Formats: sequence, structure tokens, C-alpha cells
Amino acid sequence: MKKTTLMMAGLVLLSCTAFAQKNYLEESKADKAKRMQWWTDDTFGMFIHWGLYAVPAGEYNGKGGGAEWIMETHKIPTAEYEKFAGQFNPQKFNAKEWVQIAKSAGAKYIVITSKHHDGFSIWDSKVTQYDIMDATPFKRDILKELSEACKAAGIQFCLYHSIMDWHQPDAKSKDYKHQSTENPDFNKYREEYLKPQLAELIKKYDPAVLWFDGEWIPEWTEQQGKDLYNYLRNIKPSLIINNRVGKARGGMEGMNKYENAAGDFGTPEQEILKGTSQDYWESCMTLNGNWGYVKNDNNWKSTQLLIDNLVDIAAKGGNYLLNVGPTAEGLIPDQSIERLAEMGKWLSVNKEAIYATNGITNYKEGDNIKFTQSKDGKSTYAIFNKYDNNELSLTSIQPKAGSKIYLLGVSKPLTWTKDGNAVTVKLPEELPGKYAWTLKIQN
Ligand code: FHN
Repeated sequence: MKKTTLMMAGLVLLSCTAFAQKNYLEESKADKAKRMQWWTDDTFGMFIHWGLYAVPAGEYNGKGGGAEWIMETHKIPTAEYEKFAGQFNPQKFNAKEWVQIAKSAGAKYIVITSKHHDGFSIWDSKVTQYDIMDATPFKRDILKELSEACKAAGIQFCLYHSIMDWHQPDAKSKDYKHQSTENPDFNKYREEYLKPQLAELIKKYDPAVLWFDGEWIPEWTEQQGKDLYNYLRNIKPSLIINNRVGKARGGMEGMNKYENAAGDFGTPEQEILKGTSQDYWESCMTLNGNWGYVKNDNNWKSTQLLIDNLVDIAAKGGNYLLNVGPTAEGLIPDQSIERLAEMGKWLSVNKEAIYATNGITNYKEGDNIKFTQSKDGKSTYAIFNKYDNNELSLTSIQPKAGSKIYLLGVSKPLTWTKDGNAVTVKLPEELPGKYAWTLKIQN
């Protein structure tokens, strides 16, 4: 067949494909709500930052700092950083164990870094040799093992992917000087590297969410984000994509600065929205001070704070994405496992007030009582972490005469009285568990 005929055939195919492209930026609110339903119901996910940076573990040439940013923090030349690949051999990695840790925490989805800013691919990529199969002695497809373990356990498998890439020469950003590339071609990086890798990830591992990051580089624009959003949704229409696919988020507060931005949900980082929002949103946070593993970081958050955060976020109608940073051996730190297990124990009693609930505008009373509502509107949940003399007084909930009030984890209804606006609930002598408790109030 002559070249010209082949070219023509290719162009026809391309134009047909282009013709079939749907514009998902015009999706209706109702269709979006249906697509987001599992995500809003699930409420709580486990973030995993894992890659070559676990090898130095926050220290380079005797100096601390950096974690997953260690290549930039210490201005490590690419050839030097690539040597970590030869040391990455996480023989203790067990995908089923990681999924079980998430499940016992009560997390319903996992988001793992397929590629962080350092550009290393922790899956078997046909697009590059800078990946787990070709560059490390480990030679196992981490994402294949983890996605299969998630599927078997009924946990949604999701991927974090960095737009910024310090390894790919054409991805060189004027703000990060790693590559000595003259005249980098960012369009070439996007079209011949970033997009093919993303298509490969969707086709091989079927992620439910793509969690973008590293979008702040000047080379990336909102229009590229919108195009990428549509490109990906046309490969997998049900895919959920965060707002860091574009440029709309306002810094760490994470919510869009303008309307009709690319992406499905806002991404507050290390913070929680001050109030409720009409938009979908998810707060991502670390368990200690770093995302990637840092051997000397013992600044662990208390379980009380973690549960208070989960309750506050659920009451405001958001999701909570809590991070673990596994070691270069493939182990999630014990301090992370302990806290996550405590959260799971608490959720086993109080899950009805957290999963598949709606946040409400008057989401709190004082600092120690937060409210969520069942989706059918029949029940309000008052989640409290302090009480006195075995009583709890509320003024913002006005149960009707004869309404039943239960404490989750206790079968017998509680006695309650009303004096004007003040409702006083008599609590049992012994309350189940610790950290916080939930009243279920019939509306
Ligand atoms: O630079 C990244 C950072 O390493 C980490 O991945 C967080 C968590 O999402 N996001 C960026 C910082 O905002």
C-alpha cells in the first residue's frame, strides 16, 4: 500500500475518532451526581506516596529534608537520582496486606502515586524504561498487584499522577532546573509521554479516580487541563478527576477560583474547609509531617485529631484522604497502621453517621458536636467528643415529641427531655469505645 494511502487511512481514522469525542465539560449536574455517588458515599480514602524517594527516606549526603521532594530539595542531578532505582527492591511489599490495612481503617478507596514529580513510573510502562520493570531489581508491577488486591477486596483503586516531571527532558519547567534540556518541547511531553502513559494506566489498571498534581508549573494551562479531562473521560466515561488537572485551585485551600473549571472535585491539602460547600471536595492530609517516607519523622498526629478531622469533614460534606508513606522495603510504618486501625474500630461503631450521609449547613453546635444527616432525611446524627455528667444538651436539633434517640453501638433508646429549645439526652453509664460518640435522632 502506498504511503499516501496509508496516511489517508490514518487521517480518516483520526477524524472519525475525533468526531466521536464527547465534550464531558458539558455534563449535566444530575449526570455528574450519579457518577460521583460512590465517591461521596465512600467519604474516606487512603493515600499512598511511594516511589524511589523512599530509598533516601528524607536524607541525602547526610543532610535532612525533602521526602518525595528530595531530588529538588537537594538539587540532585538526574543521573545521581536515577541510582536510587537500582536500590529500590521492596521485597516486603504485599499488596493484600496494604489493602487489608486500608480496609481495617474503614477506608473505601486507595489513591497511590503512579508517578510523582520525580518522573519514576511504579508500573510496567511501555512508554518508558524509567519504570519498576526496567530500572529496578524488583521487576514486579506494583500497580498490577495493588489494583488486583483492591478489586478482590471491594476497595476502589485510584491513581495520583504528577503533570510536572523532573525526569522527562521535554517536561523541563523553567521553574525547576533539573534537566539541562535546551529548548524543551512541552507539547511533545504532553502528547507523546503524559497522555500515552495515562491511557496506558486506564487500560491496564482501570482506576476509578485520577488524582492530578504538579499542575502549578507555568507550562501547564487550564485549557490543557480541560483538553486532558475530556481526553481521559472519552477513554473512561465514569472516571472521576480532581481539579488539579487544570489550574483552577487556589493554593492549598484547594477549591476552584473560577466557574466551569476542569476537574470534578476540590482538593484542600493539609487543611479542612472552614464551612460547607456546594462543590465536591476532599481534604488530603499526612499522618505525620511528610507524604513520602522520612525515617526520622515521628511527628505523628493523634488518633483523636484524626477522628475529629474525619467527623468535621463528613459534617461539612467532604471526603478525607489520609496518607501513608511506605518504606523502601515495602512496609507501611507501624505508627500509621496503629492510628488507621483505631479509626477503623471507631468507624465500625459509628460508620452510619459517616458513610453515605449528607453534610448540613448548620453542621455544628459549639466545638464538640458535629451533625450529619442520613440521605433519606429521616435521621440526624449528632457526633460529640465531649460530654458532662452523662448528659448531652443540644439546642440546634428539635426532635418531635415521641421521636426516638439512640446512641450508636447501644440498642436501647435513650431518655431525653426538652425545655424550651434545650434538648437534654441522658447518656448510658458506659459509652462504647472512645474518641467520639454518635446520637441518632429521628427527625
Ligand atoms: O508537591 C506535592 C507533594 O509532594 C504531595 O504529593 C502533595 C499531596 O498531594 N501535593 C503536592 C504539594 O501540594
